[in-house]
Amino acid sequence: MSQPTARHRLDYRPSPYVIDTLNLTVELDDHATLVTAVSSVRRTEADATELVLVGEALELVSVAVDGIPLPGEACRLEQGQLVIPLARERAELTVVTRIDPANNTALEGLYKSEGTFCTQCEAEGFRRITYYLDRPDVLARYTTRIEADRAAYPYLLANGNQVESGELPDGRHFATWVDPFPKPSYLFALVAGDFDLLEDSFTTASGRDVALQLFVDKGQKHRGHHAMASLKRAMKWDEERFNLEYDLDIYMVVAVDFFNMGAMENKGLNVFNSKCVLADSDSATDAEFDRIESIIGHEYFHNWTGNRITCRDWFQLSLKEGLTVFRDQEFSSDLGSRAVNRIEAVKVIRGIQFAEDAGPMAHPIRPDKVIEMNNFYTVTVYDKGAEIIRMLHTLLGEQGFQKGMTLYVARHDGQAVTCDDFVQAMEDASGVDLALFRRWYSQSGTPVLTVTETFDPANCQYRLHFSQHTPATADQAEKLPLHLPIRLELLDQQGRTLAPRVKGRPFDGLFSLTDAEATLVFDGVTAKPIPSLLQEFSAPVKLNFPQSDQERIHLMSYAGNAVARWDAAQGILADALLASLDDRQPAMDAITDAFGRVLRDTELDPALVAQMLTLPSVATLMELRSGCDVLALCRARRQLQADLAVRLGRVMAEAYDRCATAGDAPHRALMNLVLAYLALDGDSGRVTAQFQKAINMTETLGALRAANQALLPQRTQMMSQFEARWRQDPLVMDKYFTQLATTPLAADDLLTQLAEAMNHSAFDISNPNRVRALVGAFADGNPEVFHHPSGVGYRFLTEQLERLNAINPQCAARLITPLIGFKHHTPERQAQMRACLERLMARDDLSTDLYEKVSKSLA
Ligand code: B3K
Ligand code: ZN
Repeated sequence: MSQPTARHRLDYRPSPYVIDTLNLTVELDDHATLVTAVSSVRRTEADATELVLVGEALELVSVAVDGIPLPGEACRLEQGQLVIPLARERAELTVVTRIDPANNTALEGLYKSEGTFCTQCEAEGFRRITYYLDRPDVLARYTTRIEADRAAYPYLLANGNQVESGELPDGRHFATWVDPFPKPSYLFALVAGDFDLLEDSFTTASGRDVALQLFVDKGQKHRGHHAMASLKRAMKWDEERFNLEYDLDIYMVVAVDFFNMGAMENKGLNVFNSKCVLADSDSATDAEFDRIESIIGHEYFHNWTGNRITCRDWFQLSLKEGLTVFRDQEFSSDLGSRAVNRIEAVKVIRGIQFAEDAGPMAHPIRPDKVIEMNNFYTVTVYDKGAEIIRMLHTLLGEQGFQKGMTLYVARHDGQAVTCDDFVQAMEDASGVDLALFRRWYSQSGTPVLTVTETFDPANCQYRLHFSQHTPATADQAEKLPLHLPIRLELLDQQGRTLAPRVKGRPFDGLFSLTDAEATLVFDGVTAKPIPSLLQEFSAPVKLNFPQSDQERIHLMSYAGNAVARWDAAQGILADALLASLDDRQPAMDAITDAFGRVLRDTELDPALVAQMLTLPSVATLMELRSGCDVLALCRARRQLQADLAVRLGRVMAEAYDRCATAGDAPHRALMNLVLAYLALDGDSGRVTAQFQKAINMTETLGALRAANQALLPQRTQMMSQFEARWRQDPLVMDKYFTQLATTPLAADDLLTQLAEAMNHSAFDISNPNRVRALVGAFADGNPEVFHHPSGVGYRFLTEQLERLNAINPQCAARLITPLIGFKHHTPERQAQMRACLERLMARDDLSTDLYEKVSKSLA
């Protein structure tokens, strides 16, 4: 096999031809769908002579230029490209291709999900439908005519508005859709199937009525109401906060069961993974309800940040993704708990993004070099991208930021632009100099911010010295200082916030570090304060500022900001846990008292208390202790959990009983968290009672998880009861599979359990949801067995990757993450993991998706 080649950001060239309109006719058939694509091509480079279209997995039927068929020898097919001689200004090009959707298990392009035809074109899936200028900077007006069997596919959907429909011979019918907005091919969508339809409407701020339609599997309509309500909330919120209104007369969302990601923002026709749409309280947890609201919001918000203004090239992906994640985070924060939403985002960065930056796939939020674009839909591009936008928001303030957005939209509506264009609009609108800030787009890696303090009582001065350093990453050796906005607060011994002066002016709580080092001098400070640094995680950095347990306990009680109080609690827990690896003694009595106070405080948001008492994830801890024995870390984590369970047992039981009567999501969050601790302390009574009396999935799953994690004797009985109840419901069975994969059993027993799960009638290796629920949950959520010294965990994952390599490369490439971070581990583990990667590398059928990750990690 020839080695896949990389593309570089700096090689971008505008296309020498563009396509202004595209007329597609898609005659649907399981194995022989015929696609006729009629494009109006316009030459934009005077001396261009050949139009080069890309295609993949296509059977070329015919090509015609201005209605005249081109003989086979007149055009060339070379390495997935169709080269057509075209030395003229304008032409009408007709390309006919045949495709096989039913055998498309990669779930890219046109494929069948159970009985439904659907498409996924981002990033480069449109080329699996027809030969085309499949790049985001070619914007065309699409007309789509779909033909299919009427009985099997009563609904025929595409982007835009339906303009025509009718009968055809042989029980077939057709529908024609016109999308008035020019769009890149990645936003094209087509769906054909039979559904239950949930309908509603939304009146925009300017008074236009928009029809809202949600298409779900037959019998699932009752699970669509939450998504529909979320959509209406999102539409209203975007008008109120961003002054952005929807632009078509119809907005459709289709839920499909086979889907590689969460959802896709196709213009006017979102396609969603059914897992990210369907929910009722019987079958979905509170967390899933929140996730659905945020994803529905995210895809809707793309209509402006992504669709109306799109990316010039795929290296600019964060232009739309970072910004849209920021927008969906703000949506969730405005509607729900801002603190809890922020905490969830911080956990993603510390637990997953920092690891990506430290591993072989490190890349800036605007990558420079890509082999397989699908590999760059990453936590770096999405979540760190959103952190960069959030820092801009911090620096410009809400008003300045919104001025920037308004200018960005006014300047670039209808265009395909770059990250630079976005920052330029922000700079021009606000007048804030962002020259240094731009470095966040080009530099990968996690800065380490080291802080030291000195107090000078004689002069009533308190100084904080900041220095930043970004360690080299796999992709970039040289690093430069970045613009770091640092939010901070000084507290006195009584827990009051100080109002010191800096250079004669009241300190406003925000300090911008723009050099490698700087000192901030506070005047009028009469006693040594306790600083709360990097409040709200105001920059995506690792903070190196050792504080004592006493100081952290102080912050945990008094910091003016809830995220800072949580952060202090997490610092205490992380330190207590790591102490046992170093044979240090954590101040357990003081820690127990502090957490006891938090648990008893009925004024606090219970969801926040649950976050405070959740131990940092193994991934987050590994970032603090790279190279340590991950199993020792897991043992320390379980030991601390058990200690806290014993020490806090009584107050936890009280908190549990208090929460159990409240009946709302924040109380359920705390109830489940506490139940998990109580189970570790052998309280099987509450676990059984919760399981039996549960009136929603949050309670059921909370009990099941507690029983499994504590290996309570009743867990097998509970698991079979759960399985019997939900056997026919694949989405709920995913929770069952996840429980099986994450049970803390001995390695042999767990592997037997996994093998049995894979033979379960509800399991299907070709469905990404099942694979993630079982194999993904195992690799990410069962570190004890995954990292077992025998290497069985690594080998199990590798076997599944080998199977998936042929079935669904994108799904395989997402699953490999825990294996490619091997350099973080002890030498013995590295050898085992490396052997697995080498085994993959030796295959001659390795997909480009896996090739890029495996080759980088072995380099
Ligand atoms: N834009 C899509 C993701 C496409 C992933 C392609 N491999 C969903 C989203 O971010 O909204
Ligand atoms: Zn997105």
